Amino acid sequence: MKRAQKSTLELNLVLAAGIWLCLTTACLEFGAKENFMDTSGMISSEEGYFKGQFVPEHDPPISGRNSLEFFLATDDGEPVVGAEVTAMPFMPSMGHGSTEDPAVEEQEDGQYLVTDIVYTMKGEWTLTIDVETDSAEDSFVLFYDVE
Ligand SMILES: [Cu+2]
Repeated sequence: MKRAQKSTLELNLVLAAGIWLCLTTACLEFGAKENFMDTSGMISSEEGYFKGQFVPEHDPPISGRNSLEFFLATDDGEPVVGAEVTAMPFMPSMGHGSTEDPAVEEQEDGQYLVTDIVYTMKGEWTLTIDVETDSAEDSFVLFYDVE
């Protein structure tokens, strides 16, 4: 009798832990989707040809000059070497871009650095990253609330 009660208790604990873990994971995933500025994880390009992980120099970016590092991979996670990459900041609410064109250079396999990203004012900006390789052409559109 005692043993049966103990194993019931253990089962309940395991269930409770499992439910708690599920809830926590769901909450984290939900939170990440809610926060459209969170690009810290790998995200898919618009058409799904690439994956990227973007690390802005300032998070959130600041009004003025910024840089951004990112890792570019294929859909199945292999580094994309030698891609032709361009970046374009745009402020949708006011319909204008930046005063400068950002520069992009590849640092090591699949690792790219974007410099001279100039957000000319505070507010919501998009940064469109166009990627072109021999086999695919696709874009990432990043949303930032520039401070
Ligand atoms: Cu503006």
